[in-house]
Amino acid sequence: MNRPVFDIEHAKRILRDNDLGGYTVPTKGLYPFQWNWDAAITALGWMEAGDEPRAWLELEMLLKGQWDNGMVPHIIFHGEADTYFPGPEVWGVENAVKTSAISQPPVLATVVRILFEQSKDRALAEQKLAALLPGTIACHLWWYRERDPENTGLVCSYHPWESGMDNSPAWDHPLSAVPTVDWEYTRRDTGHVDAAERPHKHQYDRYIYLVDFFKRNRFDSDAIYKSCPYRVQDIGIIAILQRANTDLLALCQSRIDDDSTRSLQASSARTAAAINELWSDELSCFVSRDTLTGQQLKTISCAGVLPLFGELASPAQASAINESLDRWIDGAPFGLASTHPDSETFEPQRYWRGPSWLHINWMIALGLEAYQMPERAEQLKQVSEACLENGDFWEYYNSVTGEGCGGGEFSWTAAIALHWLK
Ligand code: 9WN
Repeated sequence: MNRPVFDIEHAKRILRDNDLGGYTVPTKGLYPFQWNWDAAITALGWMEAGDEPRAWLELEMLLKGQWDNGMVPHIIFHGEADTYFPGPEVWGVENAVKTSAISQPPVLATVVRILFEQSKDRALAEQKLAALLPGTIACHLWWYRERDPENTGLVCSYHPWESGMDNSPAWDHPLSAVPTVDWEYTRRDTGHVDAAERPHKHQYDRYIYLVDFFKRNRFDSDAIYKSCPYRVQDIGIIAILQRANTDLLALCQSRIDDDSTRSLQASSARTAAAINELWSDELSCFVSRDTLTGQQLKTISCAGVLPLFGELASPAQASAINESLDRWIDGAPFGLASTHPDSETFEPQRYWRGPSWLHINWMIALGLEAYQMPERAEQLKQVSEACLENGDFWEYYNSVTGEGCGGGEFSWTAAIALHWLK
């Protein structure tokens, strides 16, 4: 295939247009603030657009929202906007920089490593790495300390939004145990995007209940761990954290060797030792687990493939996953469908219930390469390019028709195209 299949200048223009002065919104209107894992992926695009200082700045701006306890929040409300719900007043966080009260998949350290390795301006790279390392280490220590206080090796998530895969069918059961919010609110997402491509009201009612719950508990980690009605060991977060931790420790080598790095090493080892608890022989895939019931959440989703990216799968698990990808891609050729197309809950256009997301494909392709499966990695590249062939950079794509869905002119899609598909 002749690369690239997309207009490079258009992709760069999207980043510039979505730049609100040091941070990049995912897309105007629908998401008018800085999001955590979007920012990391978008920084890769800034690097490819040839603006190294701007790439580093994206990450520095993200860490401006970091909490004293190390958490990097999922949304940083740098500016004001009334086109998104829930905004800072609903989250109720009183910090100087307004933020949400949960995090998101920690792909940050992986991106810091890529930027550092790709950077042509070595002096700038050394300076920015030194500036970003302490916050990134604190972020990982936070995940292991606050989200795995019993040292199981498997960190937990308190909100479907934290997974970044908001309405994945994997969350249906644990979310059904969450009460619904008892006040009226107006969603803004369905004013920007077709409701058929977004979560349902019954899910939003519970998302907002949880937002209130964190506020009622004054964001107290202990209280939330003990009583949060939603507490899931999310295989996507666990796998991304594992990869990021390997990358972080590589960056620390010959720079930092202290209690924090030793603790991070021990955490990675605990995760590797525990990961089989999240393997399902029946599904030939990794799955998440509801810690309140102890039950595995039996959904075949793209998150369950991410342990390849985290290099957490055994060779036998990796080949079982690889075999299942044949049918997964045949059934939804503009893949990789976020939920397996043979699943009863599969909806090819609805957000995380079936559409494909190109930044996930990139992570999975890196995982496949790590497991010496270059043909499959190349196939993921090709299905991703097929999505882009209609000429726009959408938030996600209908995995059966290839039609663009959600928000248009989308930063992480443009960025990952520049980084991966150029
Ligand atoms: C809630 C910004 C974010 C992504 C998530 C995606 C979506 C938000 C929403 O948009 O979530 O965080 O309101 O729908 O699911 O992965 O980071 O692009």
